Amino acid sequence: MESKPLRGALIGCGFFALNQLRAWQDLDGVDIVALCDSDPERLAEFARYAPEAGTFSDAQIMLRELELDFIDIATPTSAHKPLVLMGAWAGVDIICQKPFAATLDDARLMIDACAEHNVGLTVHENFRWQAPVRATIEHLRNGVIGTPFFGRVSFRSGFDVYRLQPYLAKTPRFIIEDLGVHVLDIARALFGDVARLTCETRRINPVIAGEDVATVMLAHEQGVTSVVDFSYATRLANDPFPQSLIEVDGDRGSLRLLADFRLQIHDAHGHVETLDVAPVAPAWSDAPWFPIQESVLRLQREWLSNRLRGQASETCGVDNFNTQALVEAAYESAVKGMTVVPARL
Ligand code: NAD
Ligand code: 89V
Repeated sequence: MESKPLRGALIGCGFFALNQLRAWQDLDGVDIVALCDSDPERLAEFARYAPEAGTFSDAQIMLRELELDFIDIATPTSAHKPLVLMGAWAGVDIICQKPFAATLDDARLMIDACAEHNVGLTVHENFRWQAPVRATIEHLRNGVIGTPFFGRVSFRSGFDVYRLQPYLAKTPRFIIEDLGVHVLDIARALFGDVARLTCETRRINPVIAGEDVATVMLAHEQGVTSVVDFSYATRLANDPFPQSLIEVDGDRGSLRLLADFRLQIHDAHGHVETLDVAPVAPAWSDAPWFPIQESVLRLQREWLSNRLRGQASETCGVDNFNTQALVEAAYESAVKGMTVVPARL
């Protein structure tokens, strides 16, 4: 490990950024030396959690005044492009929240700017780092069920996401863009890139602006057919929020990631082994968010370890472009009622 901690700044000090700050505070090797938010009240409120950090309401001024190693952007998507470009021009590494870009053209522009200025770009795509999801990915990659041919990644909940994130009720593109981007990313982490995709959407909750249910069928390039389905309109006695449930069928067995963090490994002879793959909840986490909060810590730990070894993150800008392309293709498919070939970098 480098002797001096990396100097980071958190930009956007709202609801989710507190998880990122607390995860940084749990990691040796990083100091969050500055906080930046364009809303002075939010900034003052948030600064209570990192009293030693400098505070800025303008990222450009912060980048001019401070020597930083990286910025961690936790603003809404509309602010990502200007902030990522500022970071690239300032020569600092960048971590940026999902959804990364408003359009694929913006995503390309940001990726190119970071490459041109030799700046590391990571998208904070944390769902593939959730402990149960990661255990499923690793068992599949280790070949325990042979070659996969079918998969399902399912996130169905009636959890009131609008209470802490009221903007989700107002956006005309809701569940595919906000949550589907995570679940589609899990499908890519499991089964690889996608040749064709078909999607149907619904709006069940009448008071929101966008779609709150979507079902996507994907033909992956390496031969897996997967169904990725997600809903915020599903009423269940034991709501699994925020768990993604996974099924994978392979030619030598099957994996089933069930609710309550149980991973079943079925072999070809009718035997099943059940593993406990529950996340270890950080001290600062709270129910029901702890699987997500732990994944923030894992993603940031992974980023730090890669950064110290000079390696790109698994969810680098180019990788995330290919996930975001699935989001765009899903909306296009739902509107046109046809199968779509997603863009690819
Ligand atoms: P929020 O509205 O609570 O916070 C965003 C903050 O950014 C606000 O305080 C706002 O004033 C600030 N901001 C906006 N533009 C800015 C700018 N140019 N410079 C400085 N500050 C600026 O939103 P949130 O719920 O915290 O979501 C933020 C991002 O995190 C979104 O992209 C959202 O999709 C994402 N998110 C990710 C996860 C996850 O699990 N990865 C979960 C929730 C939210
Ligand atoms: O993870 C997220 O992006 C959140 C939520 C889980 C509510 O969809 O917005």
